[in-house]
Amino acid sequence: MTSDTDRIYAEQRNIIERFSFDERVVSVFPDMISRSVPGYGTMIEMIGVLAARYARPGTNLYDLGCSLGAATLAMAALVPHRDCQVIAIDNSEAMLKRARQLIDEAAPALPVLLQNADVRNVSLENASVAVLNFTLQFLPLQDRDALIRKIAESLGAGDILVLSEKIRYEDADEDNLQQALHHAFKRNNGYSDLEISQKRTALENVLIAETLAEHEQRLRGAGFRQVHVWFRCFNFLSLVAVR
Ligand code: GEK
Repeated sequence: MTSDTDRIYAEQRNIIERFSFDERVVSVFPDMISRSVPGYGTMIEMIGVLAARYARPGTNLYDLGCSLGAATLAMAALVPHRDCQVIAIDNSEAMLKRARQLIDEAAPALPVLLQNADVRNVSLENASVAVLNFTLQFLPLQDRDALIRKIAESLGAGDILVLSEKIRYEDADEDNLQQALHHAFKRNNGYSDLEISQKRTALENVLIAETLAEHEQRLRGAGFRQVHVWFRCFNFLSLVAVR
């Protein structure tokens, strides 16, 4: 997926508005996310691998907060059961419009159903794989338990949720070190200190990171029997939770 270069926070701004997934973000999204999230490309590819391993024939695979459908396309390319379907949900109209074009162009082997909805309001039917790839972090803290519980209840024994998140470390020294390394990663990808700091301001109270322990506790409390970190780089990780 190619896209324009992200220069949204490149110029000094007097007022920095709350970050939102609008048309401006959509036009630079693939560039923005791959230069901001360490290992994003690897995580997308491996979501395809995980889905191919765990999808059951005749079930739905949910991509919750799908953005432009990168994880959807990875699953649709690798899941071998032709009677599975990917249901990709996002509440940004701008994202879904572009996702539709990209999915039509890719013409994946599995059917893809796009839904413009809030993940908190949808019901999940006949699911075997659910993906929250950097979406839960944007929900208010008080709404997270209910969403994870709903996902757990929709899955059968042995089915999976893939949960990727930016995380916070309990230990202040480790948190500072991991944040500094993430900052260095962004610098290395061409973002200036000004861009990094203005983006951080825009994301304040929008992206609320939790610790690994908090995620594990929520997942286990919702009924996931196994919770494993399968990818981690600095303050970003991805978990596979087995029902
Ligand atoms: C990827 N998964 O490329 N309901 C539905 N969608 C939501 C909600 C909500 N309540 N809140 C936020 N979103 C993607 C990347 S981006 C992560 C996910 C990022 C959507 C929001 O519109 C956006 O498209 C997505 O969640 C988060 O694998 O930009 O860091």
